[in-house]
Amino acid sequence: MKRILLIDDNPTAQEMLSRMVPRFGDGPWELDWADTYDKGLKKLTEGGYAVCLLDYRLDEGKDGLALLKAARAAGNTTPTIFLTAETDPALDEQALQAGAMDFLVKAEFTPRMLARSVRYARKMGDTLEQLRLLSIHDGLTGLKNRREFERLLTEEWQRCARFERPFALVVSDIDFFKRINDTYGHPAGDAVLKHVANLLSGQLRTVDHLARVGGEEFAIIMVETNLEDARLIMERLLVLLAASPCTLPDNGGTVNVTLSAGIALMPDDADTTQALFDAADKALYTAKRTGRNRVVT
Ligand code: GH3
Ligand code: MG
Ligand code: MG
Ligand code: MG
Repeated sequence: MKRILLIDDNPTAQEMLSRMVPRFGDGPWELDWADTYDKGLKKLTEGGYAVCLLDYRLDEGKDGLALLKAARAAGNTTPTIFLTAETDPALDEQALQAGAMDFLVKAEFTPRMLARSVRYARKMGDTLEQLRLLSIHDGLTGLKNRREFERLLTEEWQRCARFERPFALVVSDIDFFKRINDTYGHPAGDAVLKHVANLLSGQLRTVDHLARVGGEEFAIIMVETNLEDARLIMERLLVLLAASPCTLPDNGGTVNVTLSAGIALMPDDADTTQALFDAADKALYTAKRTGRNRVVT
């Protein structure tokens, strides 16, 4: 069942749409209705809708443009079509700028036009979502990529500064990875990267952020975690990794893999995200220099 959310203060609009929506192709479709700004914003940001149809003038002088902007600011990406009695072309442009997929004037549209607009909005919404996912993930391991990690680090930093919550930043790097590539070939190196990525993501909490930030470098944000706990978690991971040889793609042979890690703590170790990264990197370098397969804080 695909759901459409109609946000409109006018019951007539709800009556009209509840006749049209069930007749859309590739259904079944269900229409949900919110008749105020607050209810509409709540439902939209809770999610689960294929498309949102949004009126311009809502209750208490509030409007659909402000609602869409608020929903987008909260991270909502539901494809949204304006459906309004307003005919001002400037509004049309503002709606598109705010991320609306289309702008239909109530007195002008036909059921067929609306159905087509909804179909297009869904298709475009799916495409944008695919692009968004591609842009934040690493293709080989499926982990978050460096750009997304940097965004998350800034976000976590701000949260931490506001609520005085510590978090640990871990930067880790596979030991002698070049040797694995040179000895067994590049596909084997890729298999090792996936092996390490799977092991790390299987062991961390879902609230933590794990990313591949370089060729054979993985970074982790451990939220609400102090330095000693972060160290224990990483030491446990290193022991597990050392005890879990990676199976190689071609001959089914195995190779032992180890990891070195450096950890820095926010807010103790730095006053910018870059400085925090540098502090963790420096600790990683010490781990490498003092024998590898170890954690340095
Ligand atoms: P160290 O213990 O000091 O970290 O040594 P290392 O050999 O791991 O480090 P080095 O930086 O010398 O080598 C990293 C290698 O990672 C070199 C590069 O070719 C390889 N690499 C980077 N990205 C990929 C990838 O996507 N796949 C494969 N197979 N190899 C990669
Ligand atoms: Mg209205
Ligand atoms: Mg390395
Ligand atoms: Mg490296």
